[in-house]
Amino acid sequence: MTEAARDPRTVYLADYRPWSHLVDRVELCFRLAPKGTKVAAKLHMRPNPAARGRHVLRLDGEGLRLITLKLDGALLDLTPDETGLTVPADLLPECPFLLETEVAIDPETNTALEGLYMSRGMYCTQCEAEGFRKITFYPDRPDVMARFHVRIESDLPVLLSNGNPTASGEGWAEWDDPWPKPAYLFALVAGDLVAHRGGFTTRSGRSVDLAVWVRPGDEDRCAWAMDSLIRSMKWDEEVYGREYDLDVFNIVAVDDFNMGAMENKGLNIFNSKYVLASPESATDDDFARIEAIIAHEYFHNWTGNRITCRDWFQLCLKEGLTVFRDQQFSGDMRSHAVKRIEDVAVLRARQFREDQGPLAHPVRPESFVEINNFYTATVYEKGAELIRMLKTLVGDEGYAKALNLYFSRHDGEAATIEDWLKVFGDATGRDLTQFALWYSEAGTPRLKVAEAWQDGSYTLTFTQETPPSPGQPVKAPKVIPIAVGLLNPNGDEVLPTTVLEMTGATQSFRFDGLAARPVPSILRGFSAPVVLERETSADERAFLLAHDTDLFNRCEAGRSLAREMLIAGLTGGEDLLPAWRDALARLIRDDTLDPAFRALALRLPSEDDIAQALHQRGHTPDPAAIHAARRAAGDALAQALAADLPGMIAGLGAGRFAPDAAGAGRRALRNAALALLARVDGGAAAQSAFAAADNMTDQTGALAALLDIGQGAAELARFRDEWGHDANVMDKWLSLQVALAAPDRAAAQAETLAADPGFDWRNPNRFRAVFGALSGHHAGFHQAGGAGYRLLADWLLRLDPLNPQTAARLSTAFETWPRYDAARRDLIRAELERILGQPGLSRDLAEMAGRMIA
Ligand code: 0A1
Ligand code: ZN
Repeated sequence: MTEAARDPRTVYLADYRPWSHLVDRVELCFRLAPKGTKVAAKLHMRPNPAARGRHVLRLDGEGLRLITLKLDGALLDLTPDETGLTVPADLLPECPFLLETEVAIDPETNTALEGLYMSRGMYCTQCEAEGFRKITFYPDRPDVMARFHVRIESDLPVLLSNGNPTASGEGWAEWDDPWPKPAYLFALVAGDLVAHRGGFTTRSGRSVDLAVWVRPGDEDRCAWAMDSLIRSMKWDEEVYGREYDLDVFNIVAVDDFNMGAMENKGLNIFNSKYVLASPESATDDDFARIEAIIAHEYFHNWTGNRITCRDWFQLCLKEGLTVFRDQQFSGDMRSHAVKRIEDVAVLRARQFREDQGPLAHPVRPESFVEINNFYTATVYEKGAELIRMLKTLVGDEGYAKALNLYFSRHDGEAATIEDWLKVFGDATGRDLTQFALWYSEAGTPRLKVAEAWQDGSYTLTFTQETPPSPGQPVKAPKVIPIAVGLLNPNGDEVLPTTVLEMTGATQSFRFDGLAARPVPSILRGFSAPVVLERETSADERAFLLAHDTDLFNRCEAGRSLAREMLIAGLTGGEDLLPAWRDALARLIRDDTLDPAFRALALRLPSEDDIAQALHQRGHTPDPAAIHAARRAAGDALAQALAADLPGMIAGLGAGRFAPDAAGAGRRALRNAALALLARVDGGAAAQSAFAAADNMTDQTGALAALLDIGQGAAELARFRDEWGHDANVMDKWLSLQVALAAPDRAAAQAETLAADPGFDWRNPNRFRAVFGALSGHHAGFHQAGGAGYRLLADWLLRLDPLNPQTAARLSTAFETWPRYDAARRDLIRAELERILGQPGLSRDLAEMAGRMIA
């Protein structure tokens, strides 16, 4: 890259340099007040030998009012600029010194929810990625690791920070964190909170006090979070040999939070939506998500906190690995096959979509303007897929060896992807040069398959190609682990799952000594994040749906059959509806199959998935036609199964609610059956199910079935009467009404709900409930005329000055514009230009809109 092409706001991986100094110890004192919180900081520092030479001292700081600045006790008269404070080199000693600052900040007016802010009377912090600079002057970068001591002064009863509590009194508390950490892991909470307490004894006998802190009244909905935490702690010891390392572990639920949760050392802060659960107020999906997020944040204690990232380009080092670990955990707690099917559905819906559009970027990007824009499906979900592939390639033992080496070699360090891959190389002797391409190249490889059969020999020939992505016109072949199995025509498996390692652009694999031409089951368990392009007959897909021993691929056969049926219908191809309908009806009636699996197999590809597939094949998706085709398929299946559904629903019914996988699977299938039945019985069964529901899964399941057929007004009113006091539950009420509105009503519905004076659009959960649902309503968002586009852009522009991070995240609704017809493309472009033209637009939203339009 030439100097001239460099954008001054852009940060480049290639520019990484170690920081000029080391911070040995930080002492912080907070005197909390809604306006004018005083933050006093003592930074014990010394020159960094790795930085060589004399340097200025540059501290990050944003929106801070500097009160005093002292160097080794002497006052310094320096004025900060907009982004920080520079102490000239000639003032700095070449030995250890103490820099003291005092600043004032206003948590009450911090609506961005980054730094120190207030949520319903409580103080809390969010420092990842670069929020600590809004609290005090500091080297706000992950490779500067220091020990923190924190004193909090406030009249509020509960005062929490990282590490262990050391002392407290009336109106104050002190905390000490013995583990060096980067500033992004700093946290502070002060509020009128109550604890749901628990305990854990580590395998070496350390006893840990656990607490989940919530607002009074919420304490009876914390048991699941606590239970999930204890299981996570045990699992990490058993599976990864990782033990917890402090005397306490605190989790706090906060109502105003931009993301899901945050892994601050010893003090995880959660979006309250991912903590609070009772059978009455939370669905099975909520329970599963809470379990997964509690585990994710806990697992960060080792993969993220003890070993952190050298710089933000290495974000996938902690996130990809930690997502992979939480996926393993959920699989162990529940069902591996079901979990894998669900994870791949999310990967395709979010990451494949991202990878095919203007926002595509490598798992390890090489530049960014605003790092908060890179907490993406690519870094997280594709990052996890890369770990999964590594494990497949080196085997379970190799993986365990590599991970042990990683923990012992890099504990206490800020590491890179090169360090990570070197550990695998050193532990297993594998050359991972080609594998590294997965980290540096964006785009989803397309894998084409050709077959040949001759004299008992069966040959599979694979060809890989990765389409261009922004800034990366040409891609090299990657190493792709392809798990395959072969079935006999009678359904017996003749080759159990075998991993083929593809490294070239085209590569053949031969299987000899077969009695009959086999049916291949390719990419079992989704062994690599690629798009498999294989022309197969509907019969063969139906055969695999009935016989594949790999449950993932069995479900995949049903999904691909449905996809081909819908695409054929939309592009004037063969009528595959009867073949799909009959194959699925057979599967659904098969009581020997896990209900959870049958519920998943019943799910039609989403409208967005169909649009993605059409675009990949060179068609222009028509959102209204996709919506109609998908509904018609659902109606046909409902009619075919009409006689079976009432019996199925009754057979799967009731019993006491427990948030376990088996119960969740039964409820999922029952609610799927109820939604189908509503298509043929006018909603009668769903109305009774709503009236009889004693848990949120069944209540929302029945409500959704009714809204889907344009009914449910009375049930909506009853739901609001029952849950109006609980904003997180009411988010379901908001989302469902938008998500299930008729396409031509979706934008108007979102507008009406958002206009309600009680609607707190400043809260990210509320905003997402309405506008996330609108952008997820494919036919509604892309309604001809552009009402959906305009409404979303209006609201993003309204949110941006207050909360740029959330506005930028939701702007990804527009990322799929290149797929559509010229009229829609023009409409979206006009909205993106309107956004970019807004005076004072945030760096966050400006970067996103700019990349989408480029
Ligand atoms: N590290 C957290 C996610 C997170 C990231 C950024 C945030 O603010 C910008 C907040 C949370 C995780 O992976 O769970
Ligand atoms: Zn994470």
